[in-house]
Amino acid sequence: MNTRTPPGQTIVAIATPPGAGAVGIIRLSGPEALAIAARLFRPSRSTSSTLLPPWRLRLGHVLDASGSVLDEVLAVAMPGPRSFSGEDTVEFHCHGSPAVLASILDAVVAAGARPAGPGEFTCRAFLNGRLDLAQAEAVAELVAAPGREAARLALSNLSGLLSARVAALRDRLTELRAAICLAVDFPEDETDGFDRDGFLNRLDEVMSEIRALLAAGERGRVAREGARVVLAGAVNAGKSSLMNALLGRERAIVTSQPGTTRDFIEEPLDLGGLTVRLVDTAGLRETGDAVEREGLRFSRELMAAADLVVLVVDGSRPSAAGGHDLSGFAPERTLVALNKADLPPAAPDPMVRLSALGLETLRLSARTGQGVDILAKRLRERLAGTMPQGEAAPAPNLRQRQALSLALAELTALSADARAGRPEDILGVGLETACAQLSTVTGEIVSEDVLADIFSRFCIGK
Ligand SMILES: Nc1nc2c(ncn2[C@@H]2O[C@H](COP(=O)(O)OP(=O)(O)OP(=O)(O)O)[C@@H](O)[C@H]2O)c(=O)[nH]1
Ligand SMILES: [Mg+2]
Repeated sequence: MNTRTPPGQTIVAIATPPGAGAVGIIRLSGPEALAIAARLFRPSRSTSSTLLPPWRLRLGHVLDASGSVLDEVLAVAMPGPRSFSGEDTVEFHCHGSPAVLASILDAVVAAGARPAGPGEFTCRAFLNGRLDLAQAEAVAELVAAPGREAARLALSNLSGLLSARVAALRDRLTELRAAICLAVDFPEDETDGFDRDGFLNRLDEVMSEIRALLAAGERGRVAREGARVVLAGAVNAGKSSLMNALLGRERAIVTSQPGTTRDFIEEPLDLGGLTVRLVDTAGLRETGDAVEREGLRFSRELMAAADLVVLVVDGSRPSAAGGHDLSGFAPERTLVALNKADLPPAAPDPMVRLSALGLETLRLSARTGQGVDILAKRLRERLAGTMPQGEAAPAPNLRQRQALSLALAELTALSADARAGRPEDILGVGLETACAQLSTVTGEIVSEDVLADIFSRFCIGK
């Protein structure tokens, strides 16, 4: 998309999702927004001298150029710069009929506006200084949030928490830069000479703050993208049955034949606001079958990449827990589902060996559903521990983490240089580079390409 829209262009889009709904919103932004709206809108009662008094909803009709009524609407004008985009903005709140919305969109375009590209309203908000880049990205993240936790994080970034933290770090680097400049310009000034130890200490503080932000970002990934929970275990243990029980519908094929699942199946599962990606895998066993072997390779890779592995064990089979090597299942990343609790337990009870290994083990029955709710609750609790806690931990996204990592790498090199006694002016250059990296997070410095890439991922009308 064109991120540098020539001034003078007024854009329009349907801001609500496609399809029928109670209300559909047409949004106009740009210098002509009010004039175009005036051409199309007829208020039901003309109580005010202005057609669209600012920030007041007015009932009326939208007409096309020939004067035929397209819909009865509520219209609101939001003059710039106090609007989302920072420009004059008008919204028509129409009946949510795709046909009506399409005809109003056509009428607005005929009256002089241009259809908006993806994210163009937010891009204008950024270019007009209403939002910085991290906040603009948070708008898209909020819209796309898969669950409440992801929405909470996006909202905290939208409020500017991350931007403020990054700006504070940049300020501290700027102060260090000033101290260096002073030392370079007035080397003979003994009293205000360059305090190398003090410099290194302050640099260390900034670096550990960046590391903390990076760690919070990694935890934020779980909330944003959904933690990956992998159901693993021996063939016939009941992994697919448990997948269906957790989802509350028959998604995976279940049979009494060992080796039923050959490919993996991934489905989103909402655990009380926390969205996870639940993955059913091919059961673990030695096999000569090439397809099954390939499935097993997937299983192992999925287990390695999982945020949490649910090891499904058939509690009614004597050899169940002893059937495979449990050394790969670290207690902090594993929850054992001792399945088939509706059948008489095997002797000796597999629970004993599993608990002795320090593995949290829950008895349940995927067939009757007994204990499945407790598993869901524990999954949520265990995964919540891997996520950012409280408002004080803003979670940078992938792009922002890359910028932070580059800044950290620069500062690491700089710190080594300072320790090695390199001259101050060289240190100054490194500080400038790190500052520039931090500036790309909030977008003070950012290339057209990066902007275009970010906003192209938005929806139209946002
Ligand atoms: N009695 C009882 N049977 C169960 C339970 N869970 C699963 N089963 C049965 O165990 C058999 C295997 O179940 P699946 O869910 O297909 O097992 P799986 O682990 O996905 O097996 P593979 O895909 O072959 O690795 C089926 O006959 C299920 O009906 C349970 O809680 N109780
Ligand atoms: Mg299966």
